[in-house]
This record gives sequence, structure tokens and C-alpha cells, in this order.
Amino acid sequence: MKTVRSDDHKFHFPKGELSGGLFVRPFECPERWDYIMASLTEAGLTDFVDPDPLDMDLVHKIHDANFVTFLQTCWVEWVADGNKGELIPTTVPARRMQQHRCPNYIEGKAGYYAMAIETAITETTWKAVQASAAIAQTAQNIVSNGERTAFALCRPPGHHAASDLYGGYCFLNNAAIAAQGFLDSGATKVAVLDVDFHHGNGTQDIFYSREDVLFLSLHGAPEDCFPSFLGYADEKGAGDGEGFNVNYPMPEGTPYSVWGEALDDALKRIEAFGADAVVISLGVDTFEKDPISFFKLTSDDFKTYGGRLASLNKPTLFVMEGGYAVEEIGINTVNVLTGFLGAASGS
Ligand code: 5XA
Ligand code: ZN
Repeated sequence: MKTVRSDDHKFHFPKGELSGGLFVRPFECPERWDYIMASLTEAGLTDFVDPDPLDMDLVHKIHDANFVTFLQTCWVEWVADGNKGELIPTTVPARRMQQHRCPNYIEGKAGYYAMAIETAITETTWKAVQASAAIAQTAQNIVSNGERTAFALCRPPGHHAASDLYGGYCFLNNAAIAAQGFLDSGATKVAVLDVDFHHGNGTQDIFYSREDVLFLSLHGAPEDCFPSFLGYADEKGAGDGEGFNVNYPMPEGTPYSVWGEALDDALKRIEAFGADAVVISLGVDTFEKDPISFFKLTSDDFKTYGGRLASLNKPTLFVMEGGYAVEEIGINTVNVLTGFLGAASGS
């Protein structure tokens, strides 16, 4: 199994995020990548590949052009405006405000494009964001060219990023870009299965009206956790996309016995849909010791469900999302991959 990865992830290392009323060191930190790399190496998964240059045409099929320009230029505007710290907006378009008029000044622009305000942007964030999306594209190409699976070790993650929204540590939606890449490479139907603890609101929003991408998400119920305003079970898609969006919100304390039933249902739906390729938005913040989440999966459970994913017997791309129990993030991620590979080799 090839892992596409880049040292450029290190260009995104904000000093702080807003959490619990404090400006704390971000949970989404560069060491996450180091622990995953160490565990991959220990497991013998050392087929590491550099990403190809980012195909911006593909990015623009998923993301609004003005939003991409904002990500590319916001830091320069922020500094030119006299700001000294990292870019975090303090104003957002709330209910009954003008949600479709983008202000001209940079703090207003940032608020316009934000879906949450914990995520800081720094001078070099865009460099890491580009590399992360390029990793997803390259890994997708590896699978489109005939490999059964590949791992896109993306950082920063992507699944909260909508066409024109960033936040929740996400800027470009790596999984959505990969899903579109599969379609552009000849697939007719793609399933995106999001197993991160948090609802993949960005991916849902991007594909909500489309019938060529089935989106399924297993996550903490939105009334109880981030992203708070999307991810309910009655969100089923719209227009041509009606019936192609499936949410499995679950309560605090959910153990694998319950989570695994939702996974089995999702796998049945992917099978019935007839997906040509599957993108797994792989967050391991479902882990029992994750500091910002509330499910109860154990390290062994990750291996078990990796095997269940292989039972689909489809080309499968793993795209890294969240996971903040930093010392265990490597083993939990690798358990999914080795669980998959073990079952795939037996099938
Ligand atoms: O999957 N998304 C995350 O792990 C980010 C959650 C951010 C909460 N402020
Ligand atoms: Zn998450």
C-alpha cells in the first residue's frame, strides 16, 4: 500500500486556537503526522510517495473561485491591514444578516468564509493546504491507475471545508477533491464514507444535490457536538441528490457494538449504490481517549472495522482527517489500514 505524504504539512502550525474560552495550542498539530509516520514505518508500510503538483482545475470543480483566492491572498491582506497575530475572524454572518454579501475588508471576508472560528490562518498555511490537497489527488490517481488502495496522509484535514467555507481545521476538502478525481478518471459512481467522529458537513454540502456521489457519515449527534449545525438523520440530499446523503448521528458514549451496526448499514448502502470507488474520510477521533470527542472505540476496534471496509471489495482510498489522542493516533490509523490489508489479501 502506498502512502502519499509531504513534509510541507509543517507549514501549517498556528500557535493557537480558541477552545474553552482560552487561546490554546491547537489540537490539530504537526506531531500528529509524525506519530502516524512512525507507526506506518513500524508496521512495515514504508512505500512512501511524494505528491504530484496540485491540479487547480480539479480544485475549482469543488471550490468556489473567490474562496480559493481568499485562501491564497488572505494573509497578505491581513498583514497589510496592520494585524499582528494569526488570522482569526471575530464576526460571522448570523441569522437574518446579509449572508451573501462578502465584505471588502479582510476580517469581514474571513468571517464570511468561516464555518467556525477556532481555526487560525498563518503566513504559510496556504502552502500546507495545497500540499494536502495534492496528496489526496495523487493518492486518488494511484487507485484510479489500478492499485486496490492507497493512503493519503493529508494534513491539514478537509471534511469540514465546503465549496466556500473553511473551519474545523479544514481549508480545501481533500476527500471531495479525490471523489471528483475518481469521476474525472472514469468512475461513474463514487461513495464517500466519513468515519471521523465529526460530521463531514463540507463534503455533505458539496455533493448534496448530486446523484453520482453517495455521502455517508457516522458521527457524534450535531445537537451535542461540533459542527453543531449539520449532520441530522433527516438530511437526505436534495433534487437529483435526494436519497444520496445518509447520516448516522450517535450519542455520547457510543461503543463499537453500536457504531459497527451503523457501519454495516452504510456498507450495505454503498454496495446497493454500486460505487466504482470508495473514499474513506478517515478520522480516528472516535477513539475512547480522544480529548475533544465522545465515542468509545478501542485501538482493536480500528483493526476490526478496517477489515469490514475491505469486505466491499472495491478500490478504496483512505484520506486522513481528525484524531487528537496524539500518542495513539499512529497505531489507531495503522490498525485501520492493516485491518483492511489483512482482510483484502484474504478476499
Ligand atoms: O473532524 N473534525 C475535527 O476533528 C475538528 C473539530 C474541531 C472542533 N473545534
Ligand atoms: Zn473530527
